[in-house]
Amino acid sequence: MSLTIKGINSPVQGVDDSSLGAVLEAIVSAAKLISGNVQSGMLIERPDPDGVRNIHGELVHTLDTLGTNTFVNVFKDSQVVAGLVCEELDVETFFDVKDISESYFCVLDPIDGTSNADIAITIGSIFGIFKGTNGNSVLDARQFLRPAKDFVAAGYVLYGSSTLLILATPLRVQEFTLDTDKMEFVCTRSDISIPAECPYYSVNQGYDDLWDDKIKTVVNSIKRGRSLRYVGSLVSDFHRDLIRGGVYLYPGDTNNPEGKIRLLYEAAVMSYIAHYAGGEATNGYTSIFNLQPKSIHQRTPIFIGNSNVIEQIESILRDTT
Ligand code: P6P
Repeated sequence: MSLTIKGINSPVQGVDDSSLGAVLEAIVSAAKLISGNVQSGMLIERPDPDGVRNIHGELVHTLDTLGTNTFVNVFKDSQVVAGLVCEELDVETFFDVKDISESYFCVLDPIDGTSNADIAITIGSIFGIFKGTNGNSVLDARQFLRPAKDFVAAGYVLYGSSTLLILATPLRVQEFTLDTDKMEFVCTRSDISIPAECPYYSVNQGYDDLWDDKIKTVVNSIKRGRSLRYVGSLVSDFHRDLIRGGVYLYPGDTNNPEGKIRLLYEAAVMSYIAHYAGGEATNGYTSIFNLQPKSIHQRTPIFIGNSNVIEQIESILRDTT
């Protein structure tokens, strides 16, 4: 079970559907274009404090717009992506396809961590891919309101000291690194599992006075014997956890009871990757992998990474004593 994907130098394991291959080729194409834009940094990034804000009230950076437009164009041209939910687009977007029954519906954070874009800190693109219309002939949000376990593939692109594509399917989680001389991705980790060790934890300690007592207990418990790493972009912190072991926490707090991380195109994608890499993701009480979304931009608390630590966290949060 493997397929040659244009832009990747060897057949990709775990993919055998040529129409899914067309979606992945679109993502690879977008990743290469965005990687070039990211490397330009402040040469193109013009943060404007009084600029446009998205539905979440977050400032829309140049790279957010470039990233969104790049993915919209490659998905539209693919003729197999019928719909897109994107962090930077208020509502669902639909495209003409050859055969709606053989089409795909994607969820996307085009640039995660944009506030790092003009200070040369690693950012990324996060994507999840559903197949088919979910039994609904009317194109609306229902094609997207599906749990992570329904993805046929999901992953992220990391724009850092190197450009990486992480691709998860039920068969395995793979890493591809962009060879910038040949402008093609090369498989650099063929079957990723989160290590048993958990040397790191990631959380914004600046919010600790907004956390309830149980969250404070969780953080004080899991920090023991671990190093704090917090980059300010989920894709960066999660990638370190995927490769080195670790946990990333973004709990709810008194200002944002549901936290900040969006379920559909951030937490669900990472939970899918974690699941197939032997890790876990929870909202504190239930697996995010099985969580049914209610709206396309809904947020969720997230605790993700090494399974044994996630189980420890859930145990603390469930303790009623
Ligand atoms: P805070 C980026 O905006 C993001 O969604 C994640 O990538 C990142 O981990 C988090 O928000 C940072 O949020 O509130 O700690 O600045």
